[in-house]
Amino acid sequence: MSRSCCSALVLIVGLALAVPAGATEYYVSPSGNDTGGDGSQGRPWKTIQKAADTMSAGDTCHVLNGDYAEMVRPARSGNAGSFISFVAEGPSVSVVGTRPITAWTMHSGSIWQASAPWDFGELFVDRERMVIARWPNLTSGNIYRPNFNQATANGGKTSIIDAVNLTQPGGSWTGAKIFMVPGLGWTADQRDVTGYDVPSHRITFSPAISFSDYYDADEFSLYFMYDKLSLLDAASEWYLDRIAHTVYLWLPGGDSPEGHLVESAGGSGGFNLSDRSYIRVAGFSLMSGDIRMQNATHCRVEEVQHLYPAAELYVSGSDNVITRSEIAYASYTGVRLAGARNTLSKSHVHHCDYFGTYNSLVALGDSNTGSQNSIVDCLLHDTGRDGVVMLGALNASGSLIEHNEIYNTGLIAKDCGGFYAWGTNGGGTVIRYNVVHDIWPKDSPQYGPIGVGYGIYLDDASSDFSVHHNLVYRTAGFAIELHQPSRNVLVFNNTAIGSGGGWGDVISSNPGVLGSAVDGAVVANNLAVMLDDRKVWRWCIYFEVGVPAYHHNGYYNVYHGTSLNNQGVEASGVVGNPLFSSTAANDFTLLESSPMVDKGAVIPGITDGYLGVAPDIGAYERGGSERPGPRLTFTDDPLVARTTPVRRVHLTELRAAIGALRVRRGLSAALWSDPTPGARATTVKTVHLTELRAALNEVYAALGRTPPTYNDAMITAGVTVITAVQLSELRAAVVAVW
Ligand SMILES: [Ca+2]
Ligand SMILES: [Ca+2]
Repeated sequence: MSRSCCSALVLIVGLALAVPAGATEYYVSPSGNDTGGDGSQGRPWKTIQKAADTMSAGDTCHVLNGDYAEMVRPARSGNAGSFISFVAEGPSVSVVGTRPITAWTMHSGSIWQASAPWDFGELFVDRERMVIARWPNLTSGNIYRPNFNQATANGGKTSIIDAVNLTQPGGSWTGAKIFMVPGLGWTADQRDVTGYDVPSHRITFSPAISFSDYYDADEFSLYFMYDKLSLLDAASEWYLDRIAHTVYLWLPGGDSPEGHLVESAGGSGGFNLSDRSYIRVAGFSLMSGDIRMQNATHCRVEEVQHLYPAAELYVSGSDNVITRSEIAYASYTGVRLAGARNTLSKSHVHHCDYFGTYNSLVALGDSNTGSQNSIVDCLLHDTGRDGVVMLGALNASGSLIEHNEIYNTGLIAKDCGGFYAWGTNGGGTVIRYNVVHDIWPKDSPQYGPIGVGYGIYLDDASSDFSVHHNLVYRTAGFAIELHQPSRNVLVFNNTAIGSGGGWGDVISSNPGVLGSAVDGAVVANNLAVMLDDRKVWRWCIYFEVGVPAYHHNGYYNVYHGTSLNNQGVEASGVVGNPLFSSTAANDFTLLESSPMVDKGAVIPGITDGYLGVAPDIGAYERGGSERPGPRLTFTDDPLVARTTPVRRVHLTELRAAIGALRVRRGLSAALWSDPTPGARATTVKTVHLTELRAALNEVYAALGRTPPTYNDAMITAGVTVITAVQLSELRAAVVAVW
């Protein structure tokens, strides 16, 4: 493709659509009219709901550029082969669940106030989240990595004591709330302040810490105070007086609200597909609001960018698909797949659970429902506690978690996992070909930089899981942990790396609070490697009390050459340097001369299709094509100059892939201009391309490779025309190092 053939492209959101015969096409535009229009292209309706009330199976509603503050509720279902489709057509089609706040007056200093006669928990300026007034202030700039004070003495279950910081006059904390990560920090809690005793530097709260008897709000506890007007003392902070229904705000940069869009959560916007079948929602931006899919069947959500969701995307019913979508900046869980045979695929779920509780990026199941659900080819990262969870005694038979990349979990709480289950009957759930890395909770005041974070964490009494061909590295604790008792847990062909300076063994099975029985567990063909000098314990594989069957595992321990397996290395095991392609860049594929090649056991259903005379030990079969991690695919591939319109998804999926590559290779997280493109009418700009290139070039440098060359070596704002070739060559450069 030559430069001259490439057209200038504009960012639009739209999807090519095959239209069944006899189907009706409807159009909706903010300039339309529900009573005067007829839903035709020439006389569009104004609301999506008008179309939703009218449409029947096979019909399509094309939604044109603009904001729609509606909870769209289809009146009818489609049927097999005849979906009812809602398709965004335009550069910025947003369904908003926010409520604008206007009529601001000066309060004092840089603080403005306005009336808002409804309750809400989020405030946005120009569709970016503001910070609820707090102390200490959020200097990290990342609400998912808040600033904390640390207690100085044990305050039991109903108080925090801090002789260093709690020195304010009496009455200072009346009406405030406290957010704390108490004791061992397994979860965070939010409480109402009930008292403040100046002499003892003690804040009391209610209700008492209820999580368990394992910890108090001791001297290792972290906390911040929030939700009080006197704490509003910095740009981007806000406070809602819920009695007077007055909201206070210090805008970024000390700006006046004039010229800015100020909105709160608490409106009603999104799509309600509950109890509906064969509905398709494609290409929309959602700002706050929610997508409801309870008891839905055969519905599809495609290329939806849902930012700041007001509720978790809860899917029950069966056979629903969410694909090529982005769900981000949630306060709780991002997506929950309950019901049966529901799928989340090729999606990017990130920044969830700033409350640091038992939420996650993606949850499988809900109490006793949930079976045969799948999470496939997703990028899942940055959350307060766990990445993917299955909690409770689920009937979760046959769920599948494959080819995902999970990283940066435990930003607030610890004792978490990239994958986490507790007391869960997996019913044959398979966890395979995932890459799990950087499971590194916030430093622990008690233990230092070894907060409890495990890669794949089957906590107490988890049973009937198959865990194979996963790559796990840079975990603060165990890479793979099988807490006992455990039953029928099969761990095959994983590459588990102790790296980054954490603690604990690489693969471990040890007693939990419910006992130590190990029944039917097998650990085989795994490559357990310790590349750092672990602070506590130091075994490649460690089996305490209950010992699974084990064979054909590979061992290498750089610092503690004899700490291989506390039960003794099996006769079929291999000890030695596995000869990775690049440990520095976290590339754990095997070189040709690796002693792990062809040294594994044949395990039907697990090692099928192996190459050479036998399966290799670990997750990478030399010469094989199936590798851990998402199988990278791009929307509209190949891009055709002058034909394919540039869409938001082209930009966001490149960002997601390059962002993941950077974290994989140990580089800092990428920061992008216009982090939420499409939330407002963002067009692709030259800066978007130059920063993608810069971020990717550093990945090449980390791998010791020559950076890619680009057609327009210099992109100049206002001069260079954005073309298909620029996006195509970025894609190729990403694929080359994926
Ligand atoms: Ca403050
Ligand atoms: Ca082989």
